[in-house]
Amino acid sequence: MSTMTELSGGPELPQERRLVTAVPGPLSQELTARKQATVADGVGAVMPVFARRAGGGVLEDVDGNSFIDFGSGIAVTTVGNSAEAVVRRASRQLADFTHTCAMVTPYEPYVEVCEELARLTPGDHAKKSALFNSGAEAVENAVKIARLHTGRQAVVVLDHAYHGRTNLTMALTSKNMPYKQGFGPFAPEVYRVPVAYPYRWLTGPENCAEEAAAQAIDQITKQIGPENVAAVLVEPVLGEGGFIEPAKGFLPRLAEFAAEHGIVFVADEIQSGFCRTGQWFACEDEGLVPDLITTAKGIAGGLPLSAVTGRAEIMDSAHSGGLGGTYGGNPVACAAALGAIETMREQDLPAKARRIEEVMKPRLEKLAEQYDVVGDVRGRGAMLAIELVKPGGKEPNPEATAKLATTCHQNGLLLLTTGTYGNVARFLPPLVIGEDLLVEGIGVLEDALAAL
Ligand code: PLZ
Repeated sequence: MSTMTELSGGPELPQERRLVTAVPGPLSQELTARKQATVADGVGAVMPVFARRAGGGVLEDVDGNSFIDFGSGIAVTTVGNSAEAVVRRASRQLADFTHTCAMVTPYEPYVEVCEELARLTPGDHAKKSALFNSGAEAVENAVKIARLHTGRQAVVVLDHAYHGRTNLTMALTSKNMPYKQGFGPFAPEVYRVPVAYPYRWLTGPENCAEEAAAQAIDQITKQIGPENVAAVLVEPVLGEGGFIEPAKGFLPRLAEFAAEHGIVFVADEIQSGFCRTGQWFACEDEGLVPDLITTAKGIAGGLPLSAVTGRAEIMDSAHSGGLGGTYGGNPVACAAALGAIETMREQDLPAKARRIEEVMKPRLEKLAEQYDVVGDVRGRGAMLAIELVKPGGKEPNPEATAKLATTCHQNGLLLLTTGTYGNVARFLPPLVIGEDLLVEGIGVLEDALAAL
């Protein structure tokens, strides 16, 4: 214990699964009681253990338990917690200055992040960016910019979409409970169209892309009028909706329709971006070049930063002073982002994500063969999932999914669930996770599934 307490987090943390108490342990339980007394009930906890340190592929709790991390704080610590370059750059920035407000006195790290975004995002057209704090804020701003650029109001979103918890992004989000229930009224001029969800497409997966695109386009044409649409907003792989990979061809068809009608095509890569799916951005899989792209989460190794990046002429539609916020592009968060991007490049994290898929997906597919409860296996890179159903059909099985997650937690694996029906177990390990630990984590999952 003594060497353990001397260590801080980051990649030097012992890379092992270790259970020394029940989960949650006594210290976590004590903290949970304090949390219940002063933290609003609306702020839930997936796994009620309190974090003490984290790094590489593990998260250690206050009781000394060490969990294999298959969540990355919801797809954020792609480079691992307290990654060396993130700590080095952010610490230096912390000592130099913490805040000036980019709208008052600009600073170089902000510009450097925008330069990196221009280089890294799809397309070789002239690009500009604006920086914000959260994913929801980036999405809000993408909509503001698209509306200014087009002079139109309507925004088209997909079934099963998730875009945030602010008023506009709640409206853009598909699922009611827990995100929207009782929080209305919601922002107007938001229209939802079908998404090509192969596993649940009624006529089967074969014509799913074509049929879904035709329905979406028909609805836009008949119900809104394309001349009224400012933006079509999509997640290239839908995150909170259940790690749905739209059938190939669906997104390119929508993008083409948008281009034909002067509609801004926006890709929300907040969860799927920054190496997660095995490419820098999930859009690249089908050669999509969005007009605007929103990023957050993985961009800054755990510090709050988000961005809207896109065609310079669209980004420049906003008048000077029209975009901003007190903290947007905070210098420490920008320095952290530069450290995260440095790590992604130097350690070739897109390749690491592809390797995670190579190791993990065959094991998941085997589980689908073995157990009726596993209805579908999907995802790319280190954004993988299984969808759980009632044996013999496709009825969603959220009870089994919740039980699976709890069993994993009790056995030292931090596992997250997702999905409109709450029946998807998702796997989002940090891309720097060691292969031994990854394989051990899959073992815990296999045992938990066997125990169901
Ligand atoms: N767009 C695609 O995945 C955040 C939400 C967790 P913020 N997803 C995790 C929760 O329950 O609140 C997300 C996303 C996509 C936007 C967002 C919103 O990003 O940084 O949480 O605002």
